[in-house]
Amino acid sequence: MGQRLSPSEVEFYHEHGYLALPKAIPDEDVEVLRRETTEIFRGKYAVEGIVPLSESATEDECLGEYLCIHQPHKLSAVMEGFLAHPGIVGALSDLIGPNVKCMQSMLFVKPPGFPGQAWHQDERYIPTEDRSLTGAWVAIDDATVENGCLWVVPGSHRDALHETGSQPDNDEYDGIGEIALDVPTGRAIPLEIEKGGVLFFNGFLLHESRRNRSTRYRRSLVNHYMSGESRLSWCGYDDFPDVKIVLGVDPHPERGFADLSKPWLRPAGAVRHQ
Ligand SMILES: O=C(O)CCC(=O)C(=O)O
Repeated sequence: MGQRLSPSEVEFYHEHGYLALPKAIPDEDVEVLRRETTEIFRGKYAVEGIVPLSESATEDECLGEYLCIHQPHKLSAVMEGFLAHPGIVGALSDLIGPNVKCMQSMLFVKPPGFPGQAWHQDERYIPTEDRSLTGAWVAIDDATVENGCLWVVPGSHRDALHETGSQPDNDEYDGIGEIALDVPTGRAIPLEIEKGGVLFFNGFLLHESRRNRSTRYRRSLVNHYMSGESRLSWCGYDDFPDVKIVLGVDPHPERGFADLSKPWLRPAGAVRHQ
């Protein structure tokens, strides 16, 4: 089942809404993730918007134009395998319960100069019936303030959903979509983490990321999970049927499965090279 959490780690998560597990993913597995990321953006799989490049193209040539691809596990057996990585699912069993399903993966490249994501709560966009939504953010590179790590407001997972508005004119974000309002930004902290570390965060936790102002990538794989028992009203479905059980069993096989999600590129917004 993988690495389990101590009672004090579980307590920390419930108190603050997040938990950092350094070195949860062994170096060799991070290397596999890094190489497959390059292959995805080299065009190994057909994805609208990815321009295929030859095998001789460098990592920079493959990655430099892309912010993020959603649902890479639908393309790549490597990414699908990472949904149930032992460094992730052991912790999920302690945070969510014995039956866990995944509905979304996102693979960020975030090259130098690329913008971050404005303050939000994931449950606003991926609403679970039992409030069990949990993100697992896997650092493929060291994530720092300089290259645009995640920021959170500790304890904000106890808030209700915040109202949202259009993004302000702000140099940090992609300018696309909404921002959560009334965020107590004075309480925000950066979650710097070395490659191979995993950040778990509650679906109600306020979080953002800022522009990558370094000369390095900020690659990360972010998977979103919830309890197998709960319904998910998402994408127009009363109970979204394109989920993968990553731990335990499917308590509701009668609800069925449908292959619906297609990988798509997240628009980069305004890129500003220094
Ligand atoms: O990694 C990022 O920059 C943003 C990730 C995020 O907002 C999320 O996983 O919900």
